[in-house]
Amino acid sequence: MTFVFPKDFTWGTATASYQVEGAIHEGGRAASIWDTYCAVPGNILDGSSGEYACDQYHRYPEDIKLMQELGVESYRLSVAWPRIVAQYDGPVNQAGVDYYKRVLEALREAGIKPAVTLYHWDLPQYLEDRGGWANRETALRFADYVAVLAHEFGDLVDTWITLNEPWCVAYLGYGNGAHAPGLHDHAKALAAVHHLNLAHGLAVKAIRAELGEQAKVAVTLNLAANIAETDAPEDLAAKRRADLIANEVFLGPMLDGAYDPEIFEATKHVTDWSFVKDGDAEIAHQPIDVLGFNYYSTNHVRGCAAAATFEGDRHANAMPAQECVETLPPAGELTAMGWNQEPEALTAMLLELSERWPDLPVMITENGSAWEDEVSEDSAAPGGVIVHDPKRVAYLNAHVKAVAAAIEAGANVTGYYAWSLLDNFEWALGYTKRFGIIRVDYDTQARIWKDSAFRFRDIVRANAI
Ligand code: GBH
Repeated sequence: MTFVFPKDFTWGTATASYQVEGAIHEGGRAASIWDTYCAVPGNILDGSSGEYACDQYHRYPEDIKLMQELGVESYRLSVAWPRIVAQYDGPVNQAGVDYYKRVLEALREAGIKPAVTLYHWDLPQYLEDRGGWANRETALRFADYVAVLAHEFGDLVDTWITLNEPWCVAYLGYGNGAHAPGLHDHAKALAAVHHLNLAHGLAVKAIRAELGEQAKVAVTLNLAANIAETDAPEDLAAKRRADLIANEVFLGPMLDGAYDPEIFEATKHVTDWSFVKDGDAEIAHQPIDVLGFNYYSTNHVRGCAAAATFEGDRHANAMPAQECVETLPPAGELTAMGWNQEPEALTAMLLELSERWPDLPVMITENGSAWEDEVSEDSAAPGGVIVHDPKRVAYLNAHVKAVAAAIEAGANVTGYYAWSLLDNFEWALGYTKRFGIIRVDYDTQARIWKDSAFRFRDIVRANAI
């Protein structure tokens, strides 16, 4: 059975500045926390960094051509804050503004709508030096930076996405140190949570102040798909606790205007939340047009009665107040990230979101998978190789079908962005994991279509699965 997507459904591909741009010393860019973090031996699995990445800084015309060939209607890219404001309290860096203007204009010429993420983790190091997201000032500086973008790029951007995955920013950056800036401090992680909520609200206000109500504004969350392993009360309580600290800490302030009081109770041994000031709730709670949702996998959880966490627990120590949340080892065929595949959970979550906020459309701003691709030499092929990636094709099919099932059952889903257009710098895992539908040869920077790119092109062309 073929499912045809709504006429105005948006198909796109996604990337992020630090993961693809390279050129970290060009255009007057300041250092970001990821430059600093990558320089510490042991932080990145292969000792690499985003110094060269996919060189999209120079190769964006070629990458835009690839997107035209794929037939996608939108490109989700991010702006590197350290390119735009290169000094603390300093002036706007014109070279940085000019660079993104060129990219956005090239996208317009190609007929591809930019969905621009304003923060995808590359905080200027000079702000981390003042406390980073644990310091309220970072939210205020974010608003200043966003005002510059709204002013400069107002007529070039289709969708403004304030933040990418504040969960990762707060809990991996400040909780377990798996991401930059590499801190292990749950109190700071919760302060970061709050300041990110504030930054989101301030950014929406800055965009509206410049562009008014017609600007299309979103935020992207990696809502955790926590599944209670049984209906036993302690397992349901574990799911509730994981949902609260992973998801509700953002959904509450951003979409409902308040933190669930249970959050304060659950974390009172960690912090007194005195960083929440009068008026913050109103600031964080700004009307938005779309909710961005990044979905990859699920977490099966059990309560305290169960045994200790398995080795390599993905959540170990990232979030506070998880003492009675045991994450079970992932089951079934795992991706190269060690993540399980459970597309039905995507359908279920989309339906839940639409039930809870019926007037808020949801866009899948990232979905994809990493695998060992099958590369064989073929001198006649472009790039000299042929790449087969049957598992990525299967994952793509299954998850696009899951989105279709949600729409069919009444969910309000308006777009799907494949993560990623290209293989790229996979954060702490460096270049060891490939998520691209297009392969990057990091020696030559050749772009080579994988089977999944052809498959995605067919889905996009048909607007159907
Ligand atoms: C996204 O993060 C990012 O937005 C993107 O930049 C990245 O390249 C892509 O996904 C692929 O990883 O193991 O402790 O992180 C996804 C982040 C992945 C966060 C699953 C939660 C489980 C817990 N999410 N993860 S942990």
